[in-house]
Amino acid sequence: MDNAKELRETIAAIVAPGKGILAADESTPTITKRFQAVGIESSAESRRAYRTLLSTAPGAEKYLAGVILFEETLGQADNSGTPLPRVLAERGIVPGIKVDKGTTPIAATDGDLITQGLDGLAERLASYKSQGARFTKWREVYGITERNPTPLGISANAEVLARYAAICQAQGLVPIVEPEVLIDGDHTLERCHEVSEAVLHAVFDALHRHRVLLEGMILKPNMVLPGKANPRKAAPEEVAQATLEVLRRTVPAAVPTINFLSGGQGPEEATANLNAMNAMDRRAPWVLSFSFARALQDPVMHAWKGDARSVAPAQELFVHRLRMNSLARDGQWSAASERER
Ligand code: 5MM
Repeated sequence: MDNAKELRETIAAIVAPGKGILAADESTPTITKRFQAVGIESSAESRRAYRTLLSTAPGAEKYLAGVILFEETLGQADNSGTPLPRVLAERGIVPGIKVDKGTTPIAATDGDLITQGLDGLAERLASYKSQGARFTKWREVYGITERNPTPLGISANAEVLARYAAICQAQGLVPIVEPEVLIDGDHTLERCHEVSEAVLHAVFDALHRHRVLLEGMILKPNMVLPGKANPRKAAPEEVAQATLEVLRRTVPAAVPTINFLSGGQGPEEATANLNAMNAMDRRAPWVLSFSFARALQDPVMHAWKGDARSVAPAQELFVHRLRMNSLARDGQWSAASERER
């Protein structure tokens, strides 16, 4: 592939020891919902101030390999007027960009969704790259019910993810491929295992057919968990065992890194589950790291609340969460680590 060298250079930065990815790519409706939950008004300025807080947190560069931005943020600047992608790049943090345009129902599937945004994608990518983005992200979502996801939903979503990944690689941008099996519902861990395995199997079949360079991509999957409304909770070792089993069955060893989404887990829960995977399988063929949004940002947003006087304590909480997940990435985290400040 023509762009293999460029893709491998970006991957080398992303897999740096002890580091992971921050997902700060909430679309405007999503960040507005998150802000409203803690009483912050959502405006272009409050979103800029918040994403500046994240991008400039002192010490974050030790644990952050990359940040996924939303299109609006790619064009915003910090308080001194420096574009945020440049602020990140100057700190050795690779800027990335969410390029999907959200979901819509698939007809005749009784509830499955598919993600839009392939039309004109190559042209948008050229513009994002000129603004500093070096990697991209696209999410497909799969809700679990007795009937969903359907075989049609699984194959259609896989096809779209593979087309997206191939278009990005042709532009020299590393694609994050994010198939998210949702935590919503009362399903069992076993059902999530079954669905996640079918989804990842279809995704990697499609990536192969579309000639996506596996060494030049990042996988961002869900962890295998029981549904949020299921009263039976799973211990980190159970989550780790089930997730690793699914990944070993479906993800080729050529994929350099798997950066999990947090998907509605609490901050410590996501850290504990990531840690259990790395503690359990020190010889996994891929890096097992993080690309969390809520599990990194929830405490930060609560501490900041839109108040300029709270920027420093909010940044400290952010760096603490990053450090905890950096330990988990190496299987070195414990509940006691949370108290070491
Ligand atoms: C699953 O969502 C992604 C990871 O976030 P969590 O760790 O909180 O699960 C996240 O990157 C998501 O794709 C973005 O927030 C964009 O979401 P929307 O809904 O705005 O497309």
